[in-house]
Amino acid sequence: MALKLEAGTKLVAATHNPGKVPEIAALLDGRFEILTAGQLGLPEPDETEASFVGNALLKARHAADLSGHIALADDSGLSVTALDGAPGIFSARWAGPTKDFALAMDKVAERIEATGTENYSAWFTSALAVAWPNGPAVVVEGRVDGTLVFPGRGTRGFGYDPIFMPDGHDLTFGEMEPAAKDAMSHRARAFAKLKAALFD
Ligand code: ITT
Repeated sequence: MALKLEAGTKLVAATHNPGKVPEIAALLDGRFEILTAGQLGLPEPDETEASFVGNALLKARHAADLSGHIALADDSGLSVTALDGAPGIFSARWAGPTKDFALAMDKVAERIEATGTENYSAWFTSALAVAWPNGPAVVVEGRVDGTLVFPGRGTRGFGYDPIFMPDGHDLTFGEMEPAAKDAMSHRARAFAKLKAALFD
């Protein structure tokens, strides 16, 4: 039997990042009953895998098996061409234990300046995994390319959004309306693949 997600299903959004929850809810378009890992008191697993896909699967599997509900997890991050793809899967960890993204963005600026490059290209990746409790899982990946701008601009979104300007646009993700980001982001592109695979 093909794996499908029926409308109205209870779905655990397996994230502890409050910035991701509204984006996930908007991208799912009211189709499911969303429970969050926070609401269910689920612990945050250690992200021990070496790829976005591996960590997304790990988080979805963990939340599904613990909660008994189908779970959806996002593992995402910013990759900088001149830094050989860093911070990549370490994007959250560059912000330190206090999740200070001003610090993380300064660190990106310093590291790029230290290379002496003029190449400020970067991309965001989102791996989305859906796992059934003690059952199968599906994972997809989306990417959006852009350029980094310093100092960052805008107060919308979360994480590295103020310094990321997607190709073909002159606003950063931090300046855009949420719906504009949701129309083109790495997460939106991964969601489009997930919908094609799992929705009727
Ligand atoms: P969960 O694992 O609980 O979902 P997390 O914040 O630890 O939360 P990740 O390990 O996937 O999530 O880390 C993703 C990092 O990449 C995080 O620091 C984000 O700020 C950054 N990031 C991912 N998507 C982003 C986006 O759309 N805009 C800005 N920054 C983003």
